Formats: sequence, C-alpha cells, structure tokens
Amino acid sequence: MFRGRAERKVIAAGYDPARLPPGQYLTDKWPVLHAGGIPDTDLAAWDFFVRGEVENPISLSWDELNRLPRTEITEDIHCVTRWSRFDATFEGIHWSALEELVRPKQSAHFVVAHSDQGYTANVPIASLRDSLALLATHADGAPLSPEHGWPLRLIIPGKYFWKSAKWLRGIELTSNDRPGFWERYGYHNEADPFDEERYGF
Ligand SMILES: Nc1nc2c(c(=O)[nH]1)N[C@H]1C(S)=C(S)[C@@H](COP(=O)(O)O)O[C@H]1N2
Ligand SMILES: [Mo]
Repeated sequence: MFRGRAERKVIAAGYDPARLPPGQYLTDKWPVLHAGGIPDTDLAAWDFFVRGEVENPISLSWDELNRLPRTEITEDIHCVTRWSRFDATFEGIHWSALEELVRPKQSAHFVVAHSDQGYTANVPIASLRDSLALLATHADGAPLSPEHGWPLRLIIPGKYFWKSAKWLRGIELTSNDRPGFWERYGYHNEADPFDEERYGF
C-alpha cells in the first residue's frame, strides 16, 4: 500500500497513522503562529471575564482564577498550516469549574473566546465542555511561554489549532454562532482536521 512521507514518519515514530489527519505532517517542535504581536501582560492588572448568556457574569483576577481546581490533559494538536504535534500536555483550569460559578442559561449554545488585541475564536459550547478542553496556564510541565499564550490560553480538542485562542481574556456565551477572527476571513467554521475543514463552510 502506498504511504506518503508524512505517514511513513508517523509509523517510524511508532504511532498509529490514523492519528495523523489528512494533509498534515508530524513535528516534534512546537511552531509559533499568530496574527499581530505578543501582548505585554501585567498579571496585577490582568483579569478574566465570563459573560453573555449566563446567570452570573464574573470577572476574576489572576489569583482568583488560579485558586480554581486544576487538571492536566494530553492530546494531539493540528495546525491548519499542516503541522501536527502528538501528545502535547497542558495544565490549567477546566471550564466546568467556571460553569459552576456563572451558571449558563438554557440559551447558551455557542462560545466566543476573547483574547488580548481583539483576536476571537468561536466554538459550540460542547467543545468547551469536552473533557480535553482546557484554559491552560502550563504546557509540557512549564508555564506557557509568552509566544504560546502566557498567561492563559484556550485548548479546544478535535479542531484546528486556530480555535485555541492564546492570551485568553474572557469567554462569552452566545445563543447564536458568531464567527471569530479567522472564521470571518473564510476559515471553516467547524475546523475538524480529520474532515479537512480548512477553508469555507
Ligand atoms: N490570540 C491569538 N490566539 C491565537 C492566534 C492569534 O493570532 N491570536 N492564532 C491561532 C493560530 S492560527 C494557531 S495555529 C495557534 C498557534 O498556537 P502556537 O503558536 O502556540 O502554536 O494559535 C491560535 N491562537
Ligand atoms: Mo493556525
């Protein structure tokens, strides 16, 4: 059976080739990708909001956020620019801890993640509730580096990595789906790497 170069590398590395989505190659590195600059964050002035379709909107300081229960996940990440990285580990706060505080309304069906400098990304609320989703403060055992989203980034499983907003400052729950930064530029709304939902609806 014919195997492409990317797939041969996955096999050589001892992974099941089915883990690599079509059109992706495996890398051990963690490339840096974003539009615009890296924000200059002062943790003392930093806050995190949850608003929109919730009974109890909140704003938390960095210390308050970090008092919430913590959890660790391991998962594969896939960038639409075709690199994939397997078994990335992240540590942080799961949405369920925040959901208890804000109590989403019945009308909360979608999420807009808001980052510093205006970047946004949209997902269905089920993606945020997924056990592999995370508001991550750490990656691979260390605090996030500034270029990878320090102090806080979103991790959204099963979707191209542009949905995983870096420098996350808040979560807005919405009743209707609202396209985010890249989605407005024509990236696919669903972004499933195994269906190659790269561009267009
Ligand atoms: N705030 C913000 N988050 C962002 C982006 C961005 O431009 N701004 N780019 C996205 C894209 S396109 C990708 S592929 C990933 C890259 O994350 P990394 O640099 O940690 O690999 O971040 C996503 N999150
Ligand atoms: Mo990306």
